[in-house]
Amino acid sequence: TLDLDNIQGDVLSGLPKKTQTYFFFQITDVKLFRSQLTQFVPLVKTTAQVLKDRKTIEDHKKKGDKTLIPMSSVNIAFSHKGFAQMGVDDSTLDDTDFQNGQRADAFNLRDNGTGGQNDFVPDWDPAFMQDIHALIFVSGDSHKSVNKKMQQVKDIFGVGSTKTSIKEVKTIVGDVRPGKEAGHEHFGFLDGISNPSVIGFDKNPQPGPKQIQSGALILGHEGDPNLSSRAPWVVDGSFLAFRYLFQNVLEFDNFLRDNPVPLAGLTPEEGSELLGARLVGRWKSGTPIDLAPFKDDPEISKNPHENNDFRFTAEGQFQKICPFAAHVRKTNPRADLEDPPISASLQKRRITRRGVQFGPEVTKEERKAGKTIEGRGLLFACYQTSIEDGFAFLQKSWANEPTFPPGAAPKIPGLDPLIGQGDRKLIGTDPNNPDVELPMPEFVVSRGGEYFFSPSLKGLRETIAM
Ligand code: N7H
Repeated sequence: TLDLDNIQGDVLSGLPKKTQTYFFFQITDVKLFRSQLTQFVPLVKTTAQVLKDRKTIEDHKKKGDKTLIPMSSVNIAFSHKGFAQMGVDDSTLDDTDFQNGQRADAFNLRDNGTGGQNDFVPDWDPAFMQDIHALIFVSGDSHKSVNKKMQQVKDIFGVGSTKTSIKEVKTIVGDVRPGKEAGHEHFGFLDGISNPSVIGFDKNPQPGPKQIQSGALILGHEGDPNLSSRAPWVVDGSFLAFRYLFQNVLEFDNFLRDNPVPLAGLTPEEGSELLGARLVGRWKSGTPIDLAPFKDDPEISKNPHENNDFRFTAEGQFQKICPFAAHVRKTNPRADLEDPPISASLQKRRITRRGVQFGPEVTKEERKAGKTIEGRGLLFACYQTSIEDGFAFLQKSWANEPTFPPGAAPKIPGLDPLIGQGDRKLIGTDPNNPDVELPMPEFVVSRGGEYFFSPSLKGLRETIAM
């Protein structure tokens, strides 16, 4: 069974949020930090508390009250450099990508930059070129609630006073988009629909991908690939991969406009909309194209019994319905790997995503210029029991790998059109001429990130704080 009082709230349930502040920092005075941490730990929101918060929000909504309840939640995670700085032995975390850190992985992730394997300098925000020891993030209903909580946290660590133990590296504020765009990322697509359903936690799973064992997400449980060797303090923790991803929204829109799918009966606008849906694998409404191939049916996205119930096995498949390279097919290939001839379990490749948008809405000036001027995108964050098997594998071996999924052979599907890095082209966008190759500019640009570990409450209290 899962100890919901011991697992940080973001991992299994996601902290409720309209806005979220990420505070990346270095630990400058280890002794002081570890003692101040004892005051901080009681603030950390657990899974049990998040479930309670969610019920409060639900009840409030049921009463027809549209105002938001003032609420905030804090979680914390450490990088390997952070554990090393504190002298905490994290060897049983046993994950090469985590140990090396994301900056050392940037070349393999194919982020932009200069130099080769051994002298690579990624083109990242300067903050992420520095060592980051830890991340504290605060979510809430409003900037007011979040800032208040953030100030409480900073006071504990003495930020701004002479008795501080930490040094800020970067603060990033993310916000759910306004009005009807709430829940949609900056390209306009509804996000957060398909996250793995966890055995023993999600009691009423909706039809969709197979449920995963809790150990695919939480260390020290059935399904954890290193179950037998974990030190007790890492049990109930989870790895958190963070990526600072900028989105070129105007360029994405221009690309759709210039390359409408030439399907008979569609206006150019409808052809452009279809191209967008075929790049993602879902319409902007969230409806999977596997269930509504050539025309959106927004009702499907609203129905949780339907909106994730597809496997890329619809009749006439082989790219007619959904390109092999479509973002949701590349990152969760479902039947492409689960069914014969491959028949693999996808369990260790499932990640739980918790992102939030950052940056302003597209401005009038940008619309007029037809190009991106302001920085905006996704603060991508996902949990898994292994960075190597999870996020890093999906990015390197699936999204960036033109031959994936292998069932497409001898055809070469190409790159994930959103996040694929390398020789950016794909096939399959035109249902009637699926071999036509479409080269693409870069729509998503990585400007940094780090690999973290989100410890349990017990791990924080008994091993890290002192
Ligand atoms: Fe993706 N997007 O808005 O187009 N993603 N993603 N992602 N993504 C998904 O099913 C998006 C990124 C996954 O189970 C949806 O919830 C954007 C990275 C996975 O069917 C949409 C960015 C990685 C899934 C987007 C981005 C992933 C998924 C459909 C970057 C991992 C679930 C909504 C700016 C390496 C697949 C949904 C499944 C879904 C978008 C990044 C992975 C709309 C804009 C870096 C596993």
